[in-house]
Amino acid sequence: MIDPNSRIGVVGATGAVGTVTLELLRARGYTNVRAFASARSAGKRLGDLVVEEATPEALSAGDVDVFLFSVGTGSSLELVPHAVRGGAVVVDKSAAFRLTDGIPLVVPEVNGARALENDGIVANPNCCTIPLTCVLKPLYDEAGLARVRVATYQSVSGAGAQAMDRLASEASADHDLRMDWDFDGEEFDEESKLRAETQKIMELPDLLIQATCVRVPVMVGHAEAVWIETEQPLSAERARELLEAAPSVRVEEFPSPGKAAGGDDVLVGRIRRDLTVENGIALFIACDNLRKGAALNGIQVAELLLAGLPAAA
Ligand code: 2RA
Repeated sequence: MIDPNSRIGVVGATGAVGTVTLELLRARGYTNVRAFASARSAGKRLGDLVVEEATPEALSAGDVDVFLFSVGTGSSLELVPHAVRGGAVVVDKSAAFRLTDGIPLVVPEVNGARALENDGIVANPNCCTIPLTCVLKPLYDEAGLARVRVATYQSVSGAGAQAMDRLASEASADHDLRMDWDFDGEEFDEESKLRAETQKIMELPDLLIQATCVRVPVMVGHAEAVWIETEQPLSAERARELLEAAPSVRVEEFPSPGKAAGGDDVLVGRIRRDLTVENGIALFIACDNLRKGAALNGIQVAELLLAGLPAAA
């Protein structure tokens, strides 16, 4: 049983994910929550919370059990060690620590037990990796995985609050696809993250996985078209049964960002045979990238950690 008085700090509280994190913590009944952000937002009111500046001193003061960080990779690299030094466990939503050996990268429904194997930091995966692994896990357990191909349709909220403001003020005739990630000459880092994080979470370092990531002019909700090749034969009917029974997954004939937004489930549908390979399944996923793709997954990880911590004094 988790103590609702657990001391939780949300760092990056004014951003797109931080805002949803505070909303979800409130809805789950947490009463001892503090909001931290950069000097620019310090003093701002968020409901009944006043934003505190996320200084090394404030974060290392030793009066918080779990910090939920939703800041950029550079800020996480700088600030997370101070929070850990103060004795808190950090759930970090940036890419700073996701692929670091010894730091667990956790989706509770897939590898939740790994969260407790931490030295102060648990990393929260990318917003496309989380729903993908929730869907792959039950299929892998049944039939193994030989190969995964993914095309993403990622919403603008994944790029942050400023990008959301830009979309809101843009004329609809100007909407376009974007590819707004770092490009190494061959792949966007979003594509290589999706591969490496999926391999780490699934503990399948040799899993073949290829992604094409695209940003679409949708405010909230990431979607993914996925082609899965299993090692053993797996019918579409059996895949559907497995997904119907999978935690946090809801089978929905035609998933869309609009249907996923504001909800906690990973929606999966269009489950059918992939006729191009022998053991192939094609399906379509949609998920609220700010909730299960980020804030909610982080809170679920925090709850695994809190269940293993002594109750706050
Ligand atoms: C995106 N993966 O949607 C990111 C979210 N930070 O671009």
